Amino acid sequence: MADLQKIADSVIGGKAADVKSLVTSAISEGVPVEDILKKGLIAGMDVVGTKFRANEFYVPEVLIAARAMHAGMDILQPLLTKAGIKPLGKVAVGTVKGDLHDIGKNLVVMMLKGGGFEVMDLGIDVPEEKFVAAVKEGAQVIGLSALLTTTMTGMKSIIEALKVAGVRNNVKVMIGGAPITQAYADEIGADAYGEDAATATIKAKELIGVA
Ligand code: B1M
Repeated sequence: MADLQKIADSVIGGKAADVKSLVTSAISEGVPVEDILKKGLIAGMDVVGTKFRANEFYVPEVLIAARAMHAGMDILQPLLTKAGIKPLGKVAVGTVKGDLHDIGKNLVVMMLKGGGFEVMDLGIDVPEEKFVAAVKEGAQVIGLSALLTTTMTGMKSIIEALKVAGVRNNVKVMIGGAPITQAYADEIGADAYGEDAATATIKAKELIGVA
């Protein structure tokens, strides 16, 4: 029988080729795709997140692990869709208007995907209207990233734009980035502050009640 722990270990070790072959063998052995996803790929990324928060892993290790997780997801995705297995929820993430920093935002996107979310990556320099549109397209959480003290103020404008569009009550807003603090999140009326990419995944689960 396929060893799901080996899949998780290969994700943690960033071994994309091993993840690919282990996932392929698990499928051919008839292991349910949901088990491969949850007990293999997601379990591995959970450990990566824990190590990242404990400063045992740094950005390069997380990126390599996420790449390995994606190698497995590429094989699993069509089967998950066919089996009708739904993601935990839908999150739209972007770096706010005027801000071109995307390394942290990309990490957040990868960890959310690794945590089982469907993620709309809105990119960088994202205007308010795009966040509003994402909510209308079903995003339950929007994630705002900012790295500049000059652009972080745009987060408040996005929350205002959600109110003006009449969708603020349909969505949770999570913010993060180097200059962001819990105090700032409270000040602008965001629902959560993600200190790092791993915490962002935990908070997103809490926000939509799947923690
Ligand atoms: Co820029 N830059 N930069 N830069 N840059 C900083 C942010 C800066 C602190 C450097 C400095 O002066 N010491 C400074 C900001 C100062 C300030 O505002 N107080 C700065 C500046 C001034 C600028 C320019 C204005 C420089 C210039 O042109 N004069 C310019 C602005 C361009 C623009 O955005 N309009 C600029 C440009 C650039 C580059 C393009 C060269 C490049 C970005 C490349 C890219 O992203 N593709 C760059 C870089 C790389 C940096 C530093 C060196 C590194 C940022 C980074 O990627 N960190 C940065 C200095 C520093 O931080 N040491 C700096 C790694 C990343 C993993 O961390 O993004 O914090 P971070 O993400 C973390 C958490 O914050 C959190 O999770 C991530 C992982 O744990 N997180 C979230 C992030 N988003 C989240 C969202 C969440 C939850 C958690 O929920 C949704």
